[in-house]
Amino acid sequence: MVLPHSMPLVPLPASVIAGDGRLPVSGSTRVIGDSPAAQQLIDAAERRTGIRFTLSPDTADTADTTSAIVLRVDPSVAPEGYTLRVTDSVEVVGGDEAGLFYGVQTLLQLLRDGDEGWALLRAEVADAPRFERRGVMLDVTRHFFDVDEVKKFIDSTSALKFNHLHLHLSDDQGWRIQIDAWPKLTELASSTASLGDPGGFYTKDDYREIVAYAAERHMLVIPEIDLPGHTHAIGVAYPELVEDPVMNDSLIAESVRLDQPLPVAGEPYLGWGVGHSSVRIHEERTYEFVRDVVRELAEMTPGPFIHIGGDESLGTPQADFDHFVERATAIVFEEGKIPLAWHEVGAANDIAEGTIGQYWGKTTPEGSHAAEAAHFVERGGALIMSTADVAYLDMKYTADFPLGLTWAAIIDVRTAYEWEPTAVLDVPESAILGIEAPLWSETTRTLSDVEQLVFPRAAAHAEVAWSARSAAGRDWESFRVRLAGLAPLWKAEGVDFHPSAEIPWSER
Ligand code: TNX
Repeated sequence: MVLPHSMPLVPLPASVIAGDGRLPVSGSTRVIGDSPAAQQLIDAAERRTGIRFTLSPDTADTADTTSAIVLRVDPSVAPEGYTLRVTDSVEVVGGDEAGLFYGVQTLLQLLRDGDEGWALLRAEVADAPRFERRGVMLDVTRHFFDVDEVKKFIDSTSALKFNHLHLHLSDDQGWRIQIDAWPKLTELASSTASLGDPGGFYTKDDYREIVAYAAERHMLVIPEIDLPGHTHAIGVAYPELVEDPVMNDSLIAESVRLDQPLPVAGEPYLGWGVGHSSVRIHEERTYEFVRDVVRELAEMTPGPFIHIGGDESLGTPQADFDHFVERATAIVFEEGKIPLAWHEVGAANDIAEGTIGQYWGKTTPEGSHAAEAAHFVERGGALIMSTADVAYLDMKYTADFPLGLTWAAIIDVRTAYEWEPTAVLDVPESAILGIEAPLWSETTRTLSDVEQLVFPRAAAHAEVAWSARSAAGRDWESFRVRLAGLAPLWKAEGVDFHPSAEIPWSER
């Protein structure tokens, strides 16, 4: 038997038995199935190999399945799980459509070029995820990424079995989503981005297109409006909603170090200092604004979550902050959704029960971070782990890497791989829903820049989120060899991954 790590599969499946040799594929290879995953398999295989398999949507057409790829759903398999068998024919059985989609992603990793042409590695796989929550975040505020770029990001992350896409839609540098009740947000506060780069925004149709595209790839979109801080752009559109900028020492020092301007009330802010902005906590108009925005987001978001931010509100006095987040979390529930918030929101006693927290402190929690995170659990909520010194995709790989920041850590691929989401906080394991790896976009001016930071580290986080700790091969030495096999897939899809020297990259 061949060891699992010789199979180029990431994230590692729950069980893999490698078979002998390969099953050749060609244009006469039939894909039998009526699921959207059948078409997705045919299209992806063609992009990779130039070979177009033949679709046979007639699921009764199983008389002769020699060399055929049969795709079907069987609810006796776990949700999001699948079984896959490549012998002289191929069968992929999903527990549901998501499971079938994930089985197809695994099958595409078994598809390899060789001396005798394209073939599938023979194997038997049984698989299901460890965590229900496997997220990535894209910050479209510091730099804006258009609909096609977001779609490409969805393609490349859903292929790693990520199932949530958190879009950070508002920040000091720009407002990125059409809100009918407050039209000046996009009219006046969307055209700029960090470093003076052009901004942009999503119309409601754009946003719905992203949501639908993500859903076809089994990803749920979570929209975030960051409040009560990170709100300078709101004041560019509606000055009456925000306070004047509050300077703090680190903001001033950073502005000098980076040669970036300080924020000026009512003017677009192009630097990336934080902690200077706050909405007006004691004006009822602020809560009308929050409710309108949440309602319009809820209307166009089929998923159950709306993220209200809550990080780094250094310009908001603590009592005001607490009052604001208690009201804002309640508003989200009143509008029919479940609030998500960065861990600082757990400082407030009476956050709405069931609010989900997102921990972005370090693997050794500092200050009040752990207590704030634990408070979500005390209030009947749960936690998502975005542990900054391991899971932040915007940290540099090495000190001299041209993109990214360093405030949390320098994160090489191995560091991104070797962390355990349940070992950071003192809360019951069942309170950890899973993980989210965020890409903040201060330094990434293009999608290619984003991809350099995200790949290959997102593959490490995919495995942390998906693969059982006990699965054979769930360790760095196996991972780095398996990860090497993703290079040809990323090249075929035009994903501009960072060819880190830690990985013995494969050519085919
Ligand atoms: C902290 S993490 C932030 C963001 C920055 C990021 C840069 C968090 C909730 N807030 O505003 O973009 O650091 O790494």
